[in-house]
Amino acid sequence: MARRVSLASGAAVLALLSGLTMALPASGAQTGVAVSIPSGAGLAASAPGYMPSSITVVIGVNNTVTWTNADPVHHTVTPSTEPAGNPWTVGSGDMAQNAVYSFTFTVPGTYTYGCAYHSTMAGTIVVKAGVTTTPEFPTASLAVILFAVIAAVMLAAPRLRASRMGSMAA
Ligand SMILES: [Cu+2]
Repeated sequence: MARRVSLASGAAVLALLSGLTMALPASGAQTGVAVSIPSGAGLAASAPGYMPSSITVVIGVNNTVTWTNADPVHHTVTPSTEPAGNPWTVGSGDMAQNAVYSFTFTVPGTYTYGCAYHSTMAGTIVVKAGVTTTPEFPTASLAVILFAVIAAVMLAAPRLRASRMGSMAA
């Protein structure tokens, strides 16, 4: 009887913990930032040509940037300066009207880019390391919590049962 009680409690704890892990934020659930290349973006008068021209993104939160060319004129999104290791090697290439280009930034630092066709077009992206969203909940600590909870339940269950029987007898 005591064994069955502790097994049932253990199963409940397991279900609870698996629910907890499922509730943790999935690394795939990211939102992004949209940058438009508006009509007339390549004209010197409309510099810098990217809207907004300066953005800040946070890894794991909104680190996918999507550029859309809303201009009938072709443009590019071409990286110029980047953090060490050049994590953003290839830009968009030629973008005709309505072309869409996305890149997910995973290395913190400051990036600048421009258009291969129009020297007045310039943009800046500051990529910050995520603070609140750790990509993975450490599995080791989860195992320790699970073990501790099961141990506590197994220790407590016979005592609880004994006290319940005691109160029934009284
Ligand atoms: Cu351009």
